[in-house]
Amino acid sequence: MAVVFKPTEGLTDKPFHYCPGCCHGIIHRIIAESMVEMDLLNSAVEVASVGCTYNSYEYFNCDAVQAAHGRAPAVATGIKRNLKDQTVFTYQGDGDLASIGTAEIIHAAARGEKITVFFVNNAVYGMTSGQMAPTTLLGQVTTTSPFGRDASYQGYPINVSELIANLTGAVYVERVCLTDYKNIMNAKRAVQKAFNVQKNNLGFSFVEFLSTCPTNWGKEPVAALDWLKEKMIPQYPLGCFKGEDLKFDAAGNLIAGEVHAGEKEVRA
Ligand SMILES: Cc1ncc(C[n+]2csc(CCOP(=O)(O)OP(=O)(O)O)c2C)c(N)n1
Ligand code: SF4
Ligand SMILES: [Mg+2]
Repeated sequence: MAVVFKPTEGLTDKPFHYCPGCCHGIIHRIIAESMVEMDLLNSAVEVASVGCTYNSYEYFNCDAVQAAHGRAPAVATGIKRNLKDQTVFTYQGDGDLASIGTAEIIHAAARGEKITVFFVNNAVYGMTSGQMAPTTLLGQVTTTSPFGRDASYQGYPINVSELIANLTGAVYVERVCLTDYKNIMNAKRAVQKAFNVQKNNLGFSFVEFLSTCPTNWGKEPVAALDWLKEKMIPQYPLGCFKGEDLKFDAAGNLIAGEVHAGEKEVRA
């Protein structure tokens, strides 16, 4: 019988522990497939964070370390500065990156560290049972905003990609989602572009994935995807916020686009 589907070598055999309908599994798969297709498995180092993906180092079939909550960009900085030929990426949730690790992510981007950050925004602290995160939408009910997030009391959502894109050291910033085949393929393209930015030594690359948490949102998987499309995308529009003109050939070499002037000035 013809083989029509097989597991990617970029993942280990360990079964995922994620809930049904959670996008973490899809994101893992497209990162893993990208590492295989780009021949990065032997040079990639994942820096896992804290949250539902705390043990993602058991799933990615590459070297990995775990960082304390929010500190993954600092750990990745240390690894990349010492092992310049490795492809170093962090995998972080919104509680981890946008709350506990706000200082680390802002300064790693501002310093133009040559690392890749994969940021998974599911609008809640998933692992710890759905508390409000900085990315929680106005009006969204969570365990710590039981009447809906109220701006006068709990402030406004943080649009992390737009914030990062304003920093001179960030070279490539894009927000994607995984609601259907087309968007999943687009997200995979963004993963590969981010890895290519690092391969060409251009600077800091950042991909934000809008993601579901059916368990803590209290929704069935399909209803969670619908909620993401209807509620999250208006607050967090999809698209490339920086580095759109950067283009790479099939071998991953830069063929078009320029890194912004600030980067050239600093590195000259
Ligand atoms: C310094 C510190 N504060 C709080 C915690 C508890 N904690 C563990 S996971 C988590 C939430 C993670 O949420 P997020 O990063 O959004 O990941 P998700 O589970 O949603 O993918 C928190 C608050 C911790 N481990 N360490
Ligand atoms: S709690 Fe939410 S983020 Fe965590 S695995 Fe389940 S669905 Fe995914
Ligand atoms: Mg989260």
